[in-house]
Amino acid sequence: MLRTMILLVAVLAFAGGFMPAVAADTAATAPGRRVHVILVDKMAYGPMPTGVRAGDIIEWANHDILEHSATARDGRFDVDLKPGASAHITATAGTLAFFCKFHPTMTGSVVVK
Ligand SMILES: [Cu+2]
Repeated sequence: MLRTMILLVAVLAFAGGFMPAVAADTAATAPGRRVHVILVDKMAYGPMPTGVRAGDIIEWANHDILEHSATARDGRFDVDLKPGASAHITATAGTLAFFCKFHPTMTGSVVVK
């Protein structure tokens, strides 16, 4: 029971710490705009989201113990991701090719319509 409560508190603390970052961005809560989360873990970006439209939010959530980045090949964005941190951009149309500037073998690409 105590264990369950500790877990519940931990989950709530995580959600509480996480949600204001998204809620603070009014674009994320605007109707029709979706948030696409790319998990970053074990030196890799998770599955790339599909169906992304210009104006949607693309968020990287770093669950790794190392610092990473999501750095656009064409220079349109460069977000640093400390361990446990999240960061987001507003998607613009085109193919968003990105890599980690700390570990250049980490790459990803999202098509935005
Ligand atoms: Cu990295």
